Amino acid sequence: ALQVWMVGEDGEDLDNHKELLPLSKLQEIGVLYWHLDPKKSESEEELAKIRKDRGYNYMDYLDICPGKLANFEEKLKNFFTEHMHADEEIRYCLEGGGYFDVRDKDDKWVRIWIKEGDMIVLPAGIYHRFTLDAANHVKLMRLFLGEPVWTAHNRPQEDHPVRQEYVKRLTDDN
Ligand code: KMT
Ligand code: NI
Repeated sequence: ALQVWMVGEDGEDLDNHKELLPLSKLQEIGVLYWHLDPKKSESEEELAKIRKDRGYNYMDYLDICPGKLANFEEKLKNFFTEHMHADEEIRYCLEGGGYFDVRDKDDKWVRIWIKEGDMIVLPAGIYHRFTLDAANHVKLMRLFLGEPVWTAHNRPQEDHPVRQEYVKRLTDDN
């Protein structure tokens, strides 16, 4: 299963250890996740079902690793800058691993450790950031509903209608 714990502003473990949180922590803030068989990749039936159910017609791959990605350092810096999107961010980890940090209801960072076979959906409007784990490599499948838009809106975005809708949903669910 996914490992989830709190980290500090710089991504450091708090109190020098990680206390794992229940996955209901993710449900609370609208993050979805599945564990699939990465060896089957696209042919996987469960993946096909998720794509069909949620309308994820677009798909491509992203290899994040020092030698393979152009402007590696700059891209990593951007990934780790707190931002949101006007659409869901959908990622399926095929190799390696990484950390997605998402803000919880108290605006604290919750770290989600993604490894081979983990698929997550970050809701539109959630503040988040990404960094590699110690393996320093991740191969991700990126999915999208419709024509992909990867635009990152850096925090603050409190006037963005998608952000407002997300915040409203959080408070309504309470
Ligand atoms: C993004 O918007 O691409 C991110 O948040 C980074 C994670 S996927 C490399
Ligand atoms: Ni993002």
